[in-house]
Amino acid sequence: MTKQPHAFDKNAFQLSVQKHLSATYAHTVENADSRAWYLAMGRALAEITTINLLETEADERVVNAKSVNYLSLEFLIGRLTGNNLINMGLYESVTEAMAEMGQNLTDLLEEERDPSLGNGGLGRLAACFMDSLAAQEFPSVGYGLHYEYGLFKQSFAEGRQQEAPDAWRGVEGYPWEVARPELAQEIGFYGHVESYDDNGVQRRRWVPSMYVKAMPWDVPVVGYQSNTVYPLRLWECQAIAPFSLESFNNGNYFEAQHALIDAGNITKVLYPNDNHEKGKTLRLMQQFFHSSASVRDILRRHLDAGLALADLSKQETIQLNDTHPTIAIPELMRILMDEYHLDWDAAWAISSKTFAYTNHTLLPEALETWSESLIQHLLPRHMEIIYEINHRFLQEVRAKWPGDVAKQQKLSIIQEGFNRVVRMANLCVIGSYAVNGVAALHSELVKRDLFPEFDALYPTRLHNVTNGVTPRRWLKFCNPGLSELVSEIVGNDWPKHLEQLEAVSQYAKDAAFQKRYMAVKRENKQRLADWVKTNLDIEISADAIFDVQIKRLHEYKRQHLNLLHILSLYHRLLNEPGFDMAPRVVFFAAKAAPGYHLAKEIIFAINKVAEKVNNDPRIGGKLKVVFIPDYRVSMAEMIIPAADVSEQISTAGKEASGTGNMKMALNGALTIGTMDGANVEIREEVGDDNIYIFGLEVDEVEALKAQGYNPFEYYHADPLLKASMDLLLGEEFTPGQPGLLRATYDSLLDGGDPYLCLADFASYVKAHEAMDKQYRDKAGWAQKAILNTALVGKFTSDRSIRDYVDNIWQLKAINR
Ligand code: 26Q
Repeated sequence: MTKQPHAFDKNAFQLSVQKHLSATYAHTVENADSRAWYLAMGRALAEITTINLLETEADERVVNAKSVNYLSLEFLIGRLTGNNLINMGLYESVTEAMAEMGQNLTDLLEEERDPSLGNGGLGRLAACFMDSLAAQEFPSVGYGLHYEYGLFKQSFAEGRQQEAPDAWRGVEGYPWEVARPELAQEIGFYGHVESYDDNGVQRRRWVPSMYVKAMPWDVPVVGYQSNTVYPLRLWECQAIAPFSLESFNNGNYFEAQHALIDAGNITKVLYPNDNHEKGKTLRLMQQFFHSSASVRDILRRHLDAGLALADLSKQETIQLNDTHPTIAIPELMRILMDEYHLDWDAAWAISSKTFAYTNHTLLPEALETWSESLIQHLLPRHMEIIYEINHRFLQEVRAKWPGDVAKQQKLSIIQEGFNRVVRMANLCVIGSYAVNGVAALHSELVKRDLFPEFDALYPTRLHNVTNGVTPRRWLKFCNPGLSELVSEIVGNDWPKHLEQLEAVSQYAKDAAFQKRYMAVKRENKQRLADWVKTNLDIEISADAIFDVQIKRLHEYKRQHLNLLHILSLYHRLLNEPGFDMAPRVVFFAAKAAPGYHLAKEIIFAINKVAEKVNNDPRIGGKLKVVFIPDYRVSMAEMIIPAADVSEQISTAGKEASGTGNMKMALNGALTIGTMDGANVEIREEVGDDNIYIFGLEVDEVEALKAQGYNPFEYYHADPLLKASMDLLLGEEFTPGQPGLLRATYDSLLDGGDPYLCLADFASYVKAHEAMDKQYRDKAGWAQKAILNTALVGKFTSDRSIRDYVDNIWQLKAINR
């Protein structure tokens, strides 16, 4: 059942736009540029969503229902205007309203800067989940940070990545957000803990030496075709004046140092690391600032609703997006005990039924730890509470495995040694009522390899919730051509019921439908080709295979395996008489963490190879390589609908899920991928004939590593591999400067090739040959592409959210 979209008064809306144009942004209709029009339109629309936000917030049914609080240091929301227009059901009406004022909506939407408040998959997942919570009207609040600068902007200088700050709000501010100063919180840091006597009861209290203000900004999360709007609440750090005056006046120089830290620093910038932890004080301050403000806001809502603290877990659940907000667990314990005077058992009974934790990685280097001394210094009372949680937990461990010291050492929250550290994942598992991985395979590995003892201790705690993506942004909004085509067949409800796409499979062999489907794909490819010509001055043909790998740059994702394949094609085109291939454009888009040296070298190598290949007359334009700079959500929205081939080639066991794989399959790309993450489930859905699986599986990877992997063996045994790699050694791609691309080459040989690129190379090349052959059979290819769109309904984030609701959160939808 589709609900009435918002009652829309075009006249009133146009007047509101004009009012904002002049009164808010100081432009006249005559002199306003596109940016001013976009801002004014954004403000006019945000008026509507802000009213709906307040109405939802005040709705008794929502107030009295259980809510999920999604705590995440990242929400990679992307541009909001187009997406919100879709969800509000106003896309056509506003197109018309703006056209009457001489404005083209599509052009105005291009004025919006992406709010890039996340690194990659984990942050984007949080944004898709907020969309699906609102679409299905499950009461929810997203809690994040209001970074002044989002993920850095990327450009290339002579092929090398350059970073620049991303001032996403511009000088005028972001039209979609609204400050909620009445909900501000004060957050403490540093200081000491003292004991005191409270009418015969001994209590502890934390006396921080520095306070900052947490100012919330609400971004509206608009439910699809409903008036429900939930907040994405982003905390901004501001100074409180006078600032730690006491310690300053006391002449306590050391304490006053802290006061000298500009409070604004805490939320100044998003940490650009992805799947890698790097424990800096400021990052821990961000985490605590976020956790404390969010927990306090949750308690405020709970108590304002007139409910008892003891009932917190009946009313609120707190989902931790990876370990980044773990400190919320001891913070809730501290508030319950030190501020509300509950005893340990009462506080733990509440806390341990309130938190749930999602694990997004098995990579050892990504598992968060913090030095005990840092936590002790910054958050002394929290360190005490962590010790007490650990003490009680280790009693359980001893009861379960008497005398097994190794078990205690392995499971302890504290890792002993010269530099003692706190293991955040252990704290999360112990302090949560549910823990989940993000794809079936990943969740199995969480159980088998990461937390087997926890699974034995708490046999019902570990779950799987396979990730998903919102079909509103990732099909309806970004691919209007395909959306219209599928609507013709299945009607208009598929954005809310993605499983309905399955009916499209009946048309997979229908020649007329194949033609129309591939015509949409071609239009999307042409749009991307035009963008590439205009912005990068590279000529590409929309008839070529568009082979796409778009994701953060990381060795485990193996962009360098893709590069080896490109080198092998180049080598064969030049040296193998009779070698033929369908014309192909390989697209990359990827940011490297600024401190990740090898990742940056791989970007450099790809750019240098691209430069040569794209301009080599000998290969007759058969092969092009395009590295699209500054990958971000809005760029994904253009690339994904144009993809023929989706590269999902991580070493088996390393990619927890992937979500780009789902987006591209939904938009009709065929996956070439390993048996990793959600690829496994995509294969189950689309069938073996409609996906290209290659490479070692998890057990084979482990066996090979155990037996002692030697990349040189593969290098010397496979002439094509050797020839491809050797191209990196000379000056083929760096004229006059031989050896400039050595870093990538060396990592694969002397470096030991930790992610087994060489072991999977031959099988990868074979899979690509099969795809290439298939692409020349136009009808066969179209059939497979159509089946991909039709059969991936499972991967709507609406289903992921229902899994969380049914198996973990236990919420009820409030249909307003
Ligand atoms: C940690 C410490 C200090 C600074 C930064 C970080 C940090 C930040 C981001 C660590 C990890 C991340 C992001 C991880 C991530 O995006 N993981 C991806 O999550 C997706 C959603 O579940 C999965 O689909 C991907 O497989 C997984 O890699």
